[in-house]
Amino acid sequence: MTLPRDDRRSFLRKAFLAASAASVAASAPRAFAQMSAEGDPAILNLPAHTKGLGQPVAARPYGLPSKYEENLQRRESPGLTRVGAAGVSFAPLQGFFGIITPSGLHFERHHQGWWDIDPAQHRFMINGLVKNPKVYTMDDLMRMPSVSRMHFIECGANTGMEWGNVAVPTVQYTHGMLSCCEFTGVPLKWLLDDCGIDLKKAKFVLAEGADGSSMTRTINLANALDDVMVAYGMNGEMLRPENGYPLRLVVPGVQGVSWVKYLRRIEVGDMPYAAKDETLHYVDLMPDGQHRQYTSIQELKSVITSPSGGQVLLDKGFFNVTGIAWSGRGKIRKVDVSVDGGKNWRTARLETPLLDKCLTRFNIDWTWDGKDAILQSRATDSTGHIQPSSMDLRKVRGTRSIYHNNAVQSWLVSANGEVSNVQVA
Ligand SMILES: Nc1nc2c(c(=O)[nH]1)N[C@H]1C(S)=C(S)[C@@H](COP(=O)(O)O)O[C@H]1N2
Ligand SMILES: [Mo]
Repeated sequence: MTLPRDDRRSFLRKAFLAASAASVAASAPRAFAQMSAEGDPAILNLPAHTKGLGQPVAARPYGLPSKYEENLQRRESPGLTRVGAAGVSFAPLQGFFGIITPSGLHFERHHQGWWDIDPAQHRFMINGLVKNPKVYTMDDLMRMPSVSRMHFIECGANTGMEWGNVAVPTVQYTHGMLSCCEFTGVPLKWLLDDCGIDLKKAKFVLAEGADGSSMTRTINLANALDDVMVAYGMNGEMLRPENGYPLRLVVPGVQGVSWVKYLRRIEVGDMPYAAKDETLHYVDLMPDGQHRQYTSIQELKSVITSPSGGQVLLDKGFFNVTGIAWSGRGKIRKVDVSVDGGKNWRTARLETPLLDKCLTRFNIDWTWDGKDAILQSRATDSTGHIQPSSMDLRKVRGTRSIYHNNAVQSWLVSANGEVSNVQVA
């Protein structure tokens, strides 16, 4: 919790003082508030906003967060160098509630910078193994039947620094190439049907973006005919330019790189395309020196977002431990939480909705005794997979990968209250 240091949470700190002052049995109801009316000017005196006139409507035709929240921003990692317009900004997971990422705080990954493309000039083409290759305008796409679905998007390189045991300081930098939104668009299957896809020959599709990054990715036909979506909407409005306005591919459960932005073409083919971003990059170097290719699914993963690295607990006592879990293979079934580095586990409360290939929020009570503690979460998904420890993952994958690190994350709470990123044996 960025934490009780900001005003928003100071009520919690007072609650901790109350809890430690009163000698109550462990089973007694917890006292979350301790201030009485006497002596607190913040409740006794009427503030200016109770006595004056507020702002008129439409002072801001497009709403903005409170000025008191301006510290919550996407940030570039100090450890990563920006190359030209290519770069990454990480989402501030530590400050989010629930599962939906606010559009303005969605992480960004641009291989060659972002563009604000005129939708009237944008075209989307389907060609290859189809009877009728077609070019669609945005108007064509937006008058078609549409669907809206909530899904996470995670860059395959998310948590990549942990392979080398580089303990980046905060959850924003360890896990912040992750976002979750409601997307609206046309299922790719309906468009492929519209063009008369040759289902006897077709085995893969290639998705191509309109920016200068030559972003092309091979997608399995099984995915393409299942839940892949050609999307123009995100969280109830048009996509943001940084996230592919006016059109992007949504490939649920698959790593972010396949979610081609500024989508301009789908080619239907009969073999994988071996594009640069699936031969040079986005391959996993295994301990025996071979590369794994086309490892596109984002496997089961979870992380505690509060308390998390860089935060400070000001007092012992009660804390709500909260985090998120997700799986590219389906739904989250269970999340267990340990506060002793994995010796003992308790099952956390999962918040609804529990959706396919979507973030799930979990919460669990914790009373901190003021001693060193190691906080971990470990998810199980609907296929029965259990999230691996970092040591177990290394046994199979070695340490030379960049992508697809889905290991259990450990946060050390030191006796002074500081929370830091550690790896446990
Ligand atoms: N056209 C295009 N599509 C792209 C990229 C890009 O650079 N250009 N980056 C990819 C990568 S590596 C990721 S992780 C996601 C990031 O999506 P976001 O910027 O909306 O978070 O977009 C993917 N699609
Ligand atoms: Mo990515």
